[in-house]
Amino acid sequence: MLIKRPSDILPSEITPEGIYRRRREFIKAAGLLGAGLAAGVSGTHAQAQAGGAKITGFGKSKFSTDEKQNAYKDVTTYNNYYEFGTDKSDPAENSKRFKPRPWTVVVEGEVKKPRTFGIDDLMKLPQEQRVYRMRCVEAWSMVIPWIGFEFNQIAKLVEPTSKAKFVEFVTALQPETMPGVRLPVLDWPYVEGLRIDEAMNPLTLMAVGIYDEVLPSQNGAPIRLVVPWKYGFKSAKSIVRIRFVEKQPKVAWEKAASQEYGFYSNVNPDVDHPRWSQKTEKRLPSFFANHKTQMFNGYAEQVASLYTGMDLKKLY
Ligand SMILES: Nc1nc2c(c(=O)[nH]1)N[C@H]1C(S)=C(S)[C@@H](COP(=O)(O)O)O[C@H]1N2
Ligand SMILES: [Mo]
Repeated sequence: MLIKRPSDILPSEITPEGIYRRRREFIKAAGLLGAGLAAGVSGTHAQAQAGGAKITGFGKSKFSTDEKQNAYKDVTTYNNYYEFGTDKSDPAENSKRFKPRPWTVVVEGEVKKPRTFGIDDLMKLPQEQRVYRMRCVEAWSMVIPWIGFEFNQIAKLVEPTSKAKFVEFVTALQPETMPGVRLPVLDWPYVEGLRIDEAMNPLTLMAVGIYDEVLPSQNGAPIRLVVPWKYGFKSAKSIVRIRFVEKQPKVAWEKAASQEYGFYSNVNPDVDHPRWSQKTEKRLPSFFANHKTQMFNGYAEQVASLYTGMDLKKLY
């Protein structure tokens, strides 16, 4: 996502009313952010939060790509996690006070057995390493070795009813440790959602680690969604609540700018973002577009059948 800084916002820009107002609020709140960040940050430069605890005994997955993996440093210092600020280096710098443990995830809604899981219970589910291509809507990509378990494991434990058509993921809102939420950049807390068949697809992962260690805060500790055939913003970080619901949830970026970001958000080189092309991407750390973007980010074989008969230009 590209959020403009106040100095980049021209009065001549034509924007829908809601976005315009949001930008006005952004400008007003900007002074506040400066002050808040100064108080909250202990380090002086971007540093991976080497939370560091190792995860052992995970299996390898047949779903992994053998493309070259990004370096740990890329994955942990170039992040989108707006609750900690909108610059790529902000999440690593500003998440040091965030407390990812103890943690619980409430699972509720259209299920026969609603349940609250402690993070340690979830860590006991069989974990697997999945090396996935990840494509951000901003046209950059990385290859990341996640550790996690399929979302459908959670569904099996809570038993969705026949009314469960969508799954909503609500993420953490901790104003004391998240300096970015003082700005109305998004309608906090960040909420994402999937159609139930997308959520149940074996590619949909609940990640608890990267490489061989627990997730650093900037990557969505202690547990985040990973949906590799969709733009990165569908992969909600630091999940606290999962709701099985009947109606399609209103999700964060759709609420912020629905003409730019839809509910489905499937990676699709044939549907340009209104402000830029999606045909190519820069595979970090390259500065240049050095990869052709693939339909469903290269995962068409596993997921194309979910969208048979849908007009993906309209349902972007
Ligand atoms: N809660 C929350 N989750 C989020 C975001 C965010 O701002 N807040 N950003 C999204 C975007 S745009 C991307 S590209 C990915 C980035 O994940 P990574 O930093 O672990 O690669 O997280 C997604 N999940
Ligand atoms: Mo993204």
